[in-house]
Amino acid sequence: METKPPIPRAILVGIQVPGVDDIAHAASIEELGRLVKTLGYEVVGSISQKRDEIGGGTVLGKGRLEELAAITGGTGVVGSMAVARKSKARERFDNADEKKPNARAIEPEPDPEGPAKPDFVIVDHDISPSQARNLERATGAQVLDRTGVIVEIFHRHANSREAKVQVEIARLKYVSPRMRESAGGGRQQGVGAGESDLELDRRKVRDRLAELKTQLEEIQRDNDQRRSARRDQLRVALVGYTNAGKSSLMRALTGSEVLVADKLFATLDTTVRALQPETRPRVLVSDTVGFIKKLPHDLVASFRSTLAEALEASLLLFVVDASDPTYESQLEVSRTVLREIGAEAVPSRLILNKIDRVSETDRAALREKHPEAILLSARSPEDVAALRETIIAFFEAVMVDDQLILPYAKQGLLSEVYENARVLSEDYDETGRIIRVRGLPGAIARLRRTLAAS
Ligand SMILES: Nc1nc2c(ncn2[C@@H]2O[C@H](COP(=O)(O)OP(=O)(O)OP(=O)(O)O)[C@@H](O)[C@H]2O)c(=O)[nH]1
Ligand SMILES: [Mg+2]
Repeated sequence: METKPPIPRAILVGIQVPGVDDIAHAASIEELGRLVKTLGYEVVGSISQKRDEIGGGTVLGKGRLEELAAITGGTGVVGSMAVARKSKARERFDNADEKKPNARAIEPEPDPEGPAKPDFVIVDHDISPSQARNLERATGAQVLDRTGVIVEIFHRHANSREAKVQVEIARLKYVSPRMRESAGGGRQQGVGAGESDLELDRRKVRDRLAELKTQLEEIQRDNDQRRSARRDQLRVALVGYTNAGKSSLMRALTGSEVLVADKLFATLDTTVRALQPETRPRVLVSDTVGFIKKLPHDLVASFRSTLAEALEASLLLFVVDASDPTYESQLEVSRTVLREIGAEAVPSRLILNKIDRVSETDRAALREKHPEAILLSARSPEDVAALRETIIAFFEAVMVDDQLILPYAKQGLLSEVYENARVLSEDYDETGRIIRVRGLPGAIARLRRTLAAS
């Protein structure tokens, strides 16, 4: 009999450390909940505790841990051998072979004695492999931390070859220190001449990582070439927090069919399309991967190249979901990431999106607080048209008028001139075609070099 696999249930765990206020803490848990839902799990509740730090063998204090264990059906004690079963979550992560269908999908075990218990405990912080193990022993549930959830979402959403390789690297780095558990828990018995399963696994991971890094370098060389071919073009990049509406704006501005979804990290690959209706020279718009609080470091590193698009743009449209009560912290996180990748010097415009969901009073407050910002809704065609005009005005202001001479022997290059600049007029004399153009200084300089080359 075919039955739909049951939806895994998850309980969230947050530690409120000093310096994090109640609102920020609640927002963080709420966001974790959305991440977990993006994975397709049901969030059944959350447990929070105020502690001085996240350290400690079990993350939670004794009392809270017992409370959690009562909900998950565990013993509440780390030393307990009651949970001999291997974490299925771990198994899935350990199962790094992408092509193998996941035979042991996450299924909650049937519980004849009452309401279904959560299968997952998801901690809103990064925890160490041993903390995860201890929590699993005490709760009898599978334990994941914030990074684990994000890595898994990236893994599912990766589409291009580059994104897939980047995510596999991040995933292996996340999994390998946690491999002790996968090898049966505890220390390994020696296998054969002393090399344990674990050491073998680690070696395989190292080899695989090296292989992936070589692949990534190749892919990135290709991409760099493609990018440098786009250099000196009029480029705008949409950047910002995940779910802010970047892809929606991309669609609206370029008429392209990029994925828009009420999910976190719907977009992992950079897409580049021309602004519609097309301008001369045309403006290229790129959609980029979203940012998030506590973005795992390996993922920041891996997505640096994806974000290189943003670095090469002349203008960043910095998109924020203004209807989100925590938009200020999203703004801050995005600014930090942009600083980290060295994009803070690129001119930018702050876009306060989803304004259709903001009351008149709040809009006034937003305008006062961010007088330079553009308030809009990606769903309003008028707003999008106005944004298009803003983009065009930005480029008009940086473009210059100049003159190029196209020798009669090189008329074949005319289309290149038309592609990279706006042709204002054409005249002819004995040397060739004299073209008055308007374009970016860099683009005109490059055209001049092309025309001069033999
Ligand atoms: N009400 C309203 N919803 C919007 C607006 N813009 C986007 N959305 C919704 O917000 C959700 C996220 O939009 P996306 O465009 O996918 O967001 P994104 O920034 O590309 O997200 P990631 O790719 O996950 O980083 C979708 O459900 C959109 O329909 C808007 O102006 N108003
Ligand atoms: Mg997107």
